[in-house]
Amino acid sequence: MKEGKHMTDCIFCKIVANEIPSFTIYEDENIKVFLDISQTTPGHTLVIPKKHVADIFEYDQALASAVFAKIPMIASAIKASNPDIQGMNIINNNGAIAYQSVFHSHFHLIPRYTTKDTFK
Ligand code: DGP
Repeated sequence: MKEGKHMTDCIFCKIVANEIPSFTIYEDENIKVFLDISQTTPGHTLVIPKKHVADIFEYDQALASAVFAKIPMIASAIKASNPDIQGMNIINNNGAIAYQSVFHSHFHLIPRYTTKDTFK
């Protein structure tokens, strides 16, 4: 299913609708930002559009602007939350072939620390 405001079979649409819980750190009319259930490093965060788009290939320019423009602010806020964060990986997987497992577009913000923060 690729159409519809609320995708009943999409876990991230259910998070947007607060039908299942999430540790949300920011949201506005266009995006929701919450901790990944699988913390690659502490603070591993997902940025998603509230509108269901499966992947990067489904964005229009307005949605791209609303989502992408916020990522530097969110990344900076996460970095500012802990002086041990020295950098960050920002990862966006598109398609099963590219290791996407949840087919509601999302950006991983993965803080990198001075100390050992092994990638899983
Ligand atoms: P990807 O492989 O790029 O599609 O990443 C999907 C991520 O979504 C993965 O790191 C785990 C996360 N995830 C899956 N289900 C849930 C959930 O119910 N809650 C939260 N917070 N994260 C989830």
